[in-house]
Order: sequence, then C-alpha cells, then structure tokens
Amino acid sequence: MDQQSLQYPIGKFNAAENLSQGQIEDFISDIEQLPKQIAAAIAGLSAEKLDTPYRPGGWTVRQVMHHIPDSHMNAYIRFKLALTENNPTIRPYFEDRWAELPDSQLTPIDVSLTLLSSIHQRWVVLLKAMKADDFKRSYFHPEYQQAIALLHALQMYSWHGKHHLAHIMLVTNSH
Ligand code: NI
Repeated sequence: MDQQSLQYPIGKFNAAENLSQGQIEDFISDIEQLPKQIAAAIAGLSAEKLDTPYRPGGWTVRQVMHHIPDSHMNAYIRFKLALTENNPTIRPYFEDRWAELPDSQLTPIDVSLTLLSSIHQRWVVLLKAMKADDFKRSYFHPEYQQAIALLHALQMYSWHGKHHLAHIMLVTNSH
C-alpha cells in the first residue's frame, strides 16, 4: 500500500448535504457499533503489535486507542453545546499533543475502550432522540471559521471511527 492508502485506508471524508431518515439512522448505527468493532479488532493483540505504528511515522495502535475517545468526548460535548446554545464556538485542541500526554502512554487500552463504549452509549441515546431540525443546529469551528451542522458532524464522526478502526486493522491483519 502507498502512503496515501495507509493514511486514509477508507478514503478521505466526504459529506452529503442532505440525508434521508434511513441514512441518518445508518450513520447513528455506525457510531453505535464502533466500540464493539474495535473490541473485536484488538482482541488478543500482542504487546508488540500494540506498540506498532499503523504506518511509518504514524500513531501506534495504543495511541489510536486513546485518541478515539479523546476525539469523541470532544464530539459528544460539541453536540451537547450545539443542542443547547445558538451556534456556540467550540474549543479546538491539538490532538497530536494530546496523544503524547502521559495518560495516552500509560493507561491500559481496555480503559479507553470502556470510556469509548460509555461515551458512545450516551451519545447514541442523544442522537436517536434528535429530530430533523436538531441536525440543522450547528457549532462554530474557529479554526475553519465555519458553522458545522450536526448533520455534517454526524457523518464526520461516523467516518472518523471507521477511519481509525481501519488503521487498527492494518496492524492486526499484518503478519
Ligand atoms: Ni482522528
């Protein structure tokens, strides 16, 4: 695989402007399924593979395992902010620096899998209760200077989970 395919094994993110109710349910289902899919992917993973980068210069499986809940706890908060305020400005963060902090180096990955499962369980309850108009609500991303509709964010985080699951599987499937 070339560098681009290793970095983006499922391709880059693309969002649709409009989604049917069925499509929305499919994206919510992606978010619901992710923790179980990751649990299956890392089952029986050796310590050596855990500390293997998914591509040269990329994060190790361990770092990816801590990054996903880092990202999705921010995502969950962004949804809650957007649902309770009018286009609130959210707080970007340096994900690469977060991945270097001691908790990302030292915490057993099972802890982050439990954290991810808990976040997703609550997030999915919220997502399933959202009406069509709720998905039109937005948060303002100061880095992109753009209002991000929750319909867009839903698709982005579905992609984001699959994107990193594919990274983990690059390592687990390698011999
Ligand atoms: Ni990411």
